[in-house]
Amino acid sequence: MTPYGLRVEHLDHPLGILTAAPRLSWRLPPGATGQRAYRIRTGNGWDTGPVVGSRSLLVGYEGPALRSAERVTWQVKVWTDRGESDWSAPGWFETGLLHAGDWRQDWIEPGAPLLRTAFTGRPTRLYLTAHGVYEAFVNGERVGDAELTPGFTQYRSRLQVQTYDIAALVRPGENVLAVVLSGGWWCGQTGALRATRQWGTRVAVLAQFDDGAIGPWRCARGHLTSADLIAGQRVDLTALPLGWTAPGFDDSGWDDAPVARHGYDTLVDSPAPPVRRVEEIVPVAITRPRPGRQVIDLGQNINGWIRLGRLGPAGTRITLTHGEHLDAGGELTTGHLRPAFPFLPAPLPAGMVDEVVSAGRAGEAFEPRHTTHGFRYVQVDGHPGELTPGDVRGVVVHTDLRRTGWFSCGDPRMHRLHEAALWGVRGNVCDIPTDCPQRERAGWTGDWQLFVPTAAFLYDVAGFSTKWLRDVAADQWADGTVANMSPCPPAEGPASPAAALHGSAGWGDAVVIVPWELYRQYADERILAEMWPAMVAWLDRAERMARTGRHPDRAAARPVPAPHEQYLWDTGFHWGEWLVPGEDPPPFDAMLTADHGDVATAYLARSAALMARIAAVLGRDGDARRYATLRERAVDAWRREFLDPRGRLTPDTQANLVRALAFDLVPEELRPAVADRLVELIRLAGTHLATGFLATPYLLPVLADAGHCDVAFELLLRDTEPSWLTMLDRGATTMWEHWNGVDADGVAHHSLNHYAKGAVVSFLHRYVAGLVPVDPAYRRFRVRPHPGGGITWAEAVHESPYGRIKVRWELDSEFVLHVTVPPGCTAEAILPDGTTLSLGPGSHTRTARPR
Ligand code: RAM
Repeated sequence: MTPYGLRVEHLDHPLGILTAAPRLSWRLPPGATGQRAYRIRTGNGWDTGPVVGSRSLLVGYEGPALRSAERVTWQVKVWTDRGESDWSAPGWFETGLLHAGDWRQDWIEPGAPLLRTAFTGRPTRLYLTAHGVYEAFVNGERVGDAELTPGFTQYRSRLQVQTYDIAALVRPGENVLAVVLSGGWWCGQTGALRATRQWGTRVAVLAQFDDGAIGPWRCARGHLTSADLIAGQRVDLTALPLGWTAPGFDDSGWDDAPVARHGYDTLVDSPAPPVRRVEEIVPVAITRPRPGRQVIDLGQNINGWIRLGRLGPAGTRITLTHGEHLDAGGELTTGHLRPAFPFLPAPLPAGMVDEVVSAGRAGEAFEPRHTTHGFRYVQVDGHPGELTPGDVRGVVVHTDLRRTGWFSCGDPRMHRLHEAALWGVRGNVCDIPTDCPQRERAGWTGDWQLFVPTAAFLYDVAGFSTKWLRDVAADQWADGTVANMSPCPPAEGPASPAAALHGSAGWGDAVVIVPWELYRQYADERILAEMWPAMVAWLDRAERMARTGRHPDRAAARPVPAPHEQYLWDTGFHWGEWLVPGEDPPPFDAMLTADHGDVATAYLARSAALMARIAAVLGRDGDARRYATLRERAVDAWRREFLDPRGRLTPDTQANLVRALAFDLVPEELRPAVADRLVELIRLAGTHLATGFLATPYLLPVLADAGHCDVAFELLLRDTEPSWLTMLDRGATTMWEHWNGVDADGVAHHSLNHYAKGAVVSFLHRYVAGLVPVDPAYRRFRVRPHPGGGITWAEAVHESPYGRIKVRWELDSEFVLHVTVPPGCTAEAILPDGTTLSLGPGSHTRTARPR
């Protein structure tokens, strides 16, 4: 009976961390009710002695100052209602190279993608990073299992280093380190505009062992003809230098790889798990729409690539075009994925084309690892044989997040919806939260802001989001503007033609909302403190814009500004509700000048409210008061401008009504009227939603909270456009960007893998199953099932930081509820008949009369 599940920061494998005071977490022994005290001891001589308190998450290390490459083991014991535990099994963490001065090797900047060098000694650690994307081998064996390393960050100030344990790969005698290097995000196409050379014009690699010397590097062009994350990868296997990654290869014909001075000041660790090849999929069909062409159907829209095992005789040139949709003739269509901009003469190419030239060798396979694609279908041209599913695997590639949430229920359609939302996440966590995996693949702030509460139920996204928030902070402009996406390529930055499009309400608010969600889900206070200056700068900017500017239309209609306009944020560029069903985005000029004062002021109030709570957590009492006041003033401005005394809103739209309820913008007494009007508008639309990007995640929750759960279920189960089930009925395996992503005629529009609309599954977790976090990390949670929609049972399981929570209910002649509460936690369960129960750690079953 000892504490278990020891973790360091938010990592399962804390190798190479650069944090000076890593935080330690553990779980209480099974069966224990709560912790009264703990004691930590480390292998380097730190011993806390008994520390009274219940804290078992993210306890900061306060032992001797850490040295570079130091491995620290640690153990913990706890005192609970069961008395004093034994010491836990040891956990560990290991630091990387903490100081720029620890780096003794030079950067190598080759003119070709293949690099090799001999090394001596018996190193056990390899520290590695690159400008570009690297893949490394020691003595012919791949180093580690991370993909697309060193990952995507705001390289201007942050470049991740990976630390590898290579002890098992090194042998006596000659050893070889080999690297395949491609442009990646550093030199290749990136962002909405697909600009190239955003951080540099040349690839480079930096490698250092913990022990031993690295010889001169040699480089060659080899078989990697070209590689680009968006365009695709081309490989000519007839030019593969056989055995080049292993010792004994003769590289005398290769070129010397020059040294470069890039310095070490931007090198950082990653707080997130790496991208990996997480799963392989066997195709469900291979069709032949015309001679010489085959179309592979994975049956699932994924992020990643395929591995092709049969490449035909030497010299065969095979082209693989990836896409998400087939036309009526069974041919791949990618036109809907071509980015179009008013300032470009023509849409950009869809990309995602790989090519391989076979060398005709036995066992030869093609698997690109220097590109990714968002796809379900692959069009294969030029293959002389008839491919079978055995020749192909879909390789699912994404950040290897730890799964923490599951949902199931009696309605198979909800199961499919949940799967599609889950695959939407899996398709869009490729080191950064991408909006979509096929088109711009950018870390859009609005998308993650809306989805992070849902994501955090399904996966541990703490480290992943922390990594991204550091880029959001790095990308923030001096005036507080938060960039549309992070990492933001310079071609879309403050000095670019796209500059006018940054700083939108609902997008930039990610800088406040995401850290707050990480605090709520993981009890991580440090991320609040770390992001505090960025949040303050964002709110200062909004406040300043509200105070100093007026929208021209308002100024024309009301020449003398009303006092409340000081807090009405109606200037600057905003995306607004965005992608309302049936509405096309306005022309570019209109978009730039539109008045989105309703949305922006609502978000100003919302973020100010969160800031007040964040300030309180951080012990900044003065700031807490200041932001509470700001919130009140913004709410007041919003009411004076957009709410009439009867509770009518301007604009009288579903989205505005949803926001009013979700962000607590209307006085308590008007809430029922606002909710009734929302229902009325839904009915007027034939019981359909009319929300776009920002309001959709809140739609079903506000209906349920206002006593209209039946309407929420009707929308959830609606199967005519616009609705979630329409997507599934039209074949979606991931959520679409637009409600009509595939229209009634079967024509595709825009991205078919945009995770944001999948936030609806939070309704399944929090309302249908009824599991709601109350205190950080679910230390206190509520269980309040909402049976409805003909659903007869539901189950949600969440692996919270304190342990596994399980909620299950069944509805028959009786309502039966089962709840499992982890050690150290308490739950309040509210049964459908209104009975409220307080539940402590352990498993409980309660029965009630159905309502
Ligand atoms: C699109 C992106 C993203 C959205 C922005 C406003 O191009 O795909 O989802 O946040 O527009």
